[in-house]
Amino acid sequence: EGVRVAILGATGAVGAELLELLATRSFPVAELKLLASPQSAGKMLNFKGEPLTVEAVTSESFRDIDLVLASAGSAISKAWAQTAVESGAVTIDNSSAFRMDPKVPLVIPEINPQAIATHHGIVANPNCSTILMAMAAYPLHREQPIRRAIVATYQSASGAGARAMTELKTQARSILDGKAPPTEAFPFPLAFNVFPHNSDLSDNGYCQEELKMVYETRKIFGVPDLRMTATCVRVPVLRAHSEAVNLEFDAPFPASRARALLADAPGVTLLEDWQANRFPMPIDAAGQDDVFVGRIRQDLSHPCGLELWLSGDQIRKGAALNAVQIAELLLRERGLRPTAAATENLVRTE
Ligand code: 2RA
Repeated sequence: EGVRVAILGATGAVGAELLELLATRSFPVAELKLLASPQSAGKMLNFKGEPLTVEAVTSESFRDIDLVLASAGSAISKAWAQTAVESGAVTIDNSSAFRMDPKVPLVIPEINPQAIATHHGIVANPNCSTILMAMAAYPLHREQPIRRAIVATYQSASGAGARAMTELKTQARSILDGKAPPTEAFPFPLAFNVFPHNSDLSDNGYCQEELKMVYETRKIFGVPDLRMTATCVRVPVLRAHSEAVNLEFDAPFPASRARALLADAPGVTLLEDWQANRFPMPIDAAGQDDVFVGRIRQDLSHPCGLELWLSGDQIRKGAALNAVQIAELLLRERGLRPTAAATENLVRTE
C-alpha cells in the first residue's frame, strides 16, 4: 500500500521542491500532510493538482504517518523529530540537527546507501555544499583514497531560503535604480557583491558551513582523518551552488581517468567543451537533478593533485532530491517502519 507522508517545512523553497519531486518521481504517496509553523498555517499548496492546506505542526501531527520529510531548520527538527519517531514515522531530516549523531546515518544514496541499515528512526540529509562536492569527489576517492581536499564554494542565495532569493532580485533592482538595496534576508548587499558565508564563526576562524563540509564528508566517506579545508562564499546566484575543488592523492591521478570515472558516475554530468572554453555554470545546473562537473585538470603545483569545478542545484540535489532518493532507498531496502529498537534508543538532540 502507499506511504503516508508529512512534509515539515512545506512552505519553504525545499518544501516546494519536495512536493514537486514526490509527484514527478511517482513516489507512492497514499496520504500527504503539509506541516509548518503556526504563522504559515492556512496557506494552500498544490500536490498533483489537488489543493492542500498547510497545518500548524502539533504533537498529534505525526499520528498515522509513515514518513516525515523535514526541512524547517534545526530548532524545529530538534523539537519534533522524536515525537515523529515515537509516533512510528521515519524522519528524513534536511537540517543539521542530527547529522553528526552516531545513531543517525548521514546519507547520499549514490555514495553510502548501506548506511541506512542502522537508522533508529531518523536519517539525516547532508548539507547542500557537502552533497554537491561529495558527488564529484567520491567516484575518484573510490579509485584512489583522497588524502586532502581543498574546497572553495560559490553558494547561491537559495541556501538562505526563498525570502533570500527574492531579496537578491530586489537588491539588484534597487541598485540599478540608484537606491540602497534592502538587507533583511541577508546581512549585506549580495547583488553585484560576494561575501564569506555568514554562518556562526568558530574559535578557529572557520564558519559552521565550512566545518559542516569537513565533518560531514568524513562521516559520509567513512574517513575520520580525511584532511579537508573549505572556504564558503555567498554569491549573487539564485539557486545553484558552484565549487572549486582541489584533491590530493598518494599517487598521481590522471585527469583523463578522472574524466572517465565522472562521465560514468550516477547523478553526475560531465560538462567540458575545451574548444569552446565552456564548463559548468549555475544556469546549467539550476532545476536539474545532476551535479555538473568540468574543467578537470592536473594540479600544476602538486604531482598528485587534481583540480575540478562543479555546479549543482542547491534546492534539488543539494536538499530535496537527495531526501526523496533516501526515502526511495528506504522503501526499497527495508520499508519505512523504524526498527523496534528505535523507540528504546531514541535519538538524543545535540
Ligand atoms: C547555505 N547550505 O547555503 C546552507 C544552508 N542551506 O546557506
